[in-house]
Amino acid sequence: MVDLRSDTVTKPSPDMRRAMAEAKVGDDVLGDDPTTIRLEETAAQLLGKEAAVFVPSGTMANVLAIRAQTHHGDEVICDETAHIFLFEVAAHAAVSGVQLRTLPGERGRLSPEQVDRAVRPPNIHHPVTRLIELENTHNRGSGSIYPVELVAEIAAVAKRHKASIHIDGARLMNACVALGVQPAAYTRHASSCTLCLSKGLGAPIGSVIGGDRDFIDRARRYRKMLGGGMRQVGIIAAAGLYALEHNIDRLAEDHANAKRLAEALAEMPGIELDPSMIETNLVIFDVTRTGLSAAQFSRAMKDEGVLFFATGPQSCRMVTHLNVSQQDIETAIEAVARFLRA
Ligand code: TLP
Repeated sequence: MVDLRSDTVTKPSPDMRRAMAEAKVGDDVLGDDPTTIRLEETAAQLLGKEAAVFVPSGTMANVLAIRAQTHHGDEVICDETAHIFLFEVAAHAAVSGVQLRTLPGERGRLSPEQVDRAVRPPNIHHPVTRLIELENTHNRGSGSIYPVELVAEIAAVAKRHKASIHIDGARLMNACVALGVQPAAYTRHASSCTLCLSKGLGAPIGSVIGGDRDFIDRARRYRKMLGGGMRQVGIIAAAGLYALEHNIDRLAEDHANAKRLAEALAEMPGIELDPSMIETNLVIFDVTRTGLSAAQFSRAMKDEGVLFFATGPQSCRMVTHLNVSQQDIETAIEAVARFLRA
């Protein structure tokens, strides 16, 4: 099976497992797990922030970041296909009591003008627009990257309206590797930023949130409140440290594989896809002209040894990652071509 369902399916390598087995541990709720402390310091430095906190998942990272920066009744602006809106079980309404205001971005990317128009002017009838959420790279935008300058412009609009920027950086390092920039190029414009260790970076579990120390202290309290305080979690933090030390630069291989995959798919009858749009490791394409629904197409391809998800009635997503080799990509391409020919 070539597993292109998600970069969340990556498995820890033998070396990563060794690092986990040998990790020094303490009680992280009591603040003395040395490996977690090292991971948080390393992540804070990478993100160019004062502090960071390790959390179990990307979803919890977004939940805590929003909880720790908003009041009940506030509004948070995001793209209409943002992960926080589509796939986080309405956590931000349930946990933070905020209203998400969704805007139609361009492949997930908002424009400064859109944000400017959407922020609520002070009025007794209005919620306070507290946060602008930017997802970088953008999942439903097929891994689209926010240009650094665009983030700077949106941040300038936000600042004018006394709002802050939160970056869902589940795949931030994909953007940074693709553009050849450091995370701080983005995070200097944001009061908070998440980073997933368990997607392209290949750790089995975990995300981090970066921000200033007061914010991180508040996020840590909310993590405890929601049951996310973990004890000898150094065995997991060790995998995250290993991921940050070894698996960032190699994301370029995933991007090259995604490009090759997209170029080959675009040539196939019935598949619609513009390969020049593929900037990182997510390849979303339309299957309408195959005469099959996306669900039928992905089910049929499972029997041919290629796993991927339908992301809509007519669209499918294939994701490249560190457990998919160049050869696997060729195998997947051949299998899809064979199936469509038949
Ligand atoms: N995305 C997963 C699914 O939930 C859809 C995937 O397969 O792509 N932010 C972004 C942009 C994400 O894509 C995801 C996961 C998350 C946050 C949540 O991360 P986890 O799964 O660790 O809670």
